[in-house]
Amino acid sequence: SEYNKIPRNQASPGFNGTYTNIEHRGMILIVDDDPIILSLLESAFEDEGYSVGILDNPLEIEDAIDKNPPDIVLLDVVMPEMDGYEALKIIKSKYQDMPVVFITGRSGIEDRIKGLKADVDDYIIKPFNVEELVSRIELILKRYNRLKEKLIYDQLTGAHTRQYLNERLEEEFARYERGGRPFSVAFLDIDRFKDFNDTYGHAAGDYVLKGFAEFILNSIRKSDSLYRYGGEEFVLLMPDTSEIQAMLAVERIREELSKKTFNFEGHEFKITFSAGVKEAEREADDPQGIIRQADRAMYAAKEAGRNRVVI
Ligand code: GH3
Ligand code: MG
Ligand code: MG
Ligand code: MG
Repeated sequence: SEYNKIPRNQASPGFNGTYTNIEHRGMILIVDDDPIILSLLESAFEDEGYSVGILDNPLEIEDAIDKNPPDIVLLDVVMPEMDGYEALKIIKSKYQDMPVVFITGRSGIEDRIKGLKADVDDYIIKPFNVEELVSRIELILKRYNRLKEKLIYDQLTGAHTRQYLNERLEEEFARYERGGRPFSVAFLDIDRFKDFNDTYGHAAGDYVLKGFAEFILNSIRKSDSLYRYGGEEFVLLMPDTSEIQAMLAVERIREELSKKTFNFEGHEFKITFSAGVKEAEREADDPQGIIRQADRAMYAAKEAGRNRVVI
């Protein structure tokens, strides 16, 4: 298959934070001082379509994860440079939600209980059956992905969550401060939506909210992303976009939306929104400040009569 043509990573110091097999089902970082375990697990997971990083020195874990965060870490317990519990602490101090599994020869009951009480997702004893181990890891990843999806996507509208916006904003802002291209945010608030609910009911309101998000998702660039900030409030994050470009894009969406009719249970509805647009300013801003300013501009749009975009 495709990924087998890519040369496999050697055990560190060769590991450089990049993984083989980019079209992957997930990234797995394996940390063990035993090169036989490393290559056994590496090929087992690569054969299943995962991309795999291997590391024989736990002192390099933090660096490796920072460079390219994996979806799960398989961690040996007994290693000469640093034991697995120490390594676990380092991972969790920075990546609280990253799944970690111990794989260890320490099979005594006390060790097993100690392991399960640590913040790990499984405690697997060597020697292990490779197929069973792969299945256990797949189960953990499946559960974790389900959870992640709930944290990242708003269940009603399919837009991203506010929590995820905070994460993405931090990243976008950090990238920008390092000298990256400017980005803009737009704060969108549906006009008179309380009246809409009061008149047509919450089911119609929910339907329109969903349709609104869908409409916007279909109108934006692939690199743009939409977040549900609150009830009928949405934020658009537009990387590599100046304030003027962002304003024009949102203005275009506003015009197109005004032509759209929503149909629900035999009724036809039209909705409008007001928006504020703001470009990030290096040094003058912080991630939350950009949102506050876009929100303020949105309020100015409301004051000026709604159904408009203000910068
Ligand atoms: P404005 O033009 O000033 O924004 O007026 P508005 O009525 O849209 O603003 P306000 O913030 O007073 O009300 C927002 C309303 O949005 C309140 C609530 O009825 C509605 N809303 C918020 N979340 C939901 C939701 O999940 N489903 C439905 N159906 N309605 C929601
Ligand atoms: Mg070991
Ligand atoms: Mg509102
Ligand atoms: Mg509103």
